[in-house]
Amino acid sequence: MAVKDYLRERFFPHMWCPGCGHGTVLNTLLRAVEKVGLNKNEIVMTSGIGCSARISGYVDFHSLHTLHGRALAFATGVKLSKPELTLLVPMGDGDALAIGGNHFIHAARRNIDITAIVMNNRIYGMTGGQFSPLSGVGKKATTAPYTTIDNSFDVVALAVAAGASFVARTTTYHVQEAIEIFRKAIEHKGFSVVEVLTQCPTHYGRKNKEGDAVDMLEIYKNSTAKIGSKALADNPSLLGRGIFVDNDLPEYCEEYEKIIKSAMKEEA
Ligand SMILES: Cc1ncc(C[n+]2csc(CCOP(=O)(O)OP(=O)(O)O)c2C)c(N)n1
Ligand code: SF4
Repeated sequence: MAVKDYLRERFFPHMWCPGCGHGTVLNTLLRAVEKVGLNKNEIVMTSGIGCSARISGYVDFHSLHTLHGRALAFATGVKLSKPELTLLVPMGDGDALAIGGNHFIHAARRNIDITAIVMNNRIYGMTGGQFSPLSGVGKKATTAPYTTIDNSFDVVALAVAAGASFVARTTTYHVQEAIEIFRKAIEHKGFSVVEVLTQCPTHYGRKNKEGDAVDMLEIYKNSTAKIGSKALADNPSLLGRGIFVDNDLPEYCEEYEKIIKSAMKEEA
């Protein structure tokens, strides 16, 4: 199946601003789906609200565009009732980790076979540039005209601590790496988290004087390095990219099925 066959072309042109990184996430994700060789009827995408969440409108999978912060709750319901389907859940940093933070840690803890994609642009893009829990200290936003004082946290460290069995980070600059990471995350059995740094030139870039989309991609190129690389060892202030965790752990739907079987045996 060609990548374009996974798209709902009738919904184009898309609504993203020129230079937004979210289109690159869509592109790399679909190339990974193509590599895995999935039929579009085998895939369900659930999403919440946000520029990032609009991805679910552009893919010709089964799709549920749901409530802000609740995409993982809907995905959990779908996966439990139809475990044979592949669940993809794209979320913004606000959607996944502000309003949806509780659902995020509990989906990770259960190790349910879902691929969660955290599209981290460090801001609430859709609603006009309010700061998010991932903005970090000293950043400007419409809700922080004199800069933020809130600490952020590390998405990878949170996902690992919560029990996700596959955890990775990449960026919209590193497109080949992103395709490969998405492919492995989809093929992984268990809860997979892929954090993708994706630029919002309209709000985050403009407010924080990071320049245009190309300048922001340069920042991803220069401020990150592959885990295990000499560049990262020599300069620990760089942000690590790559696969941090890839563990084979009991998957939630399979464990649930075992409980059903043992309960039925006791009833008989
Ligand atoms: C319950 C609820 N609260 C608030 C909103 C308003 N809202 C819509 S999208 C959004 C944040 C979007 O930011 P993010 O999830 O980071 O995605 P982005 O738009 O940056 O891709 C907010 C606060 C909403 N739609 N529903
Ligand atoms: S506001 Fe930001 S995140 Fe939303 S489409 Fe525009 S560039 Fe992308």
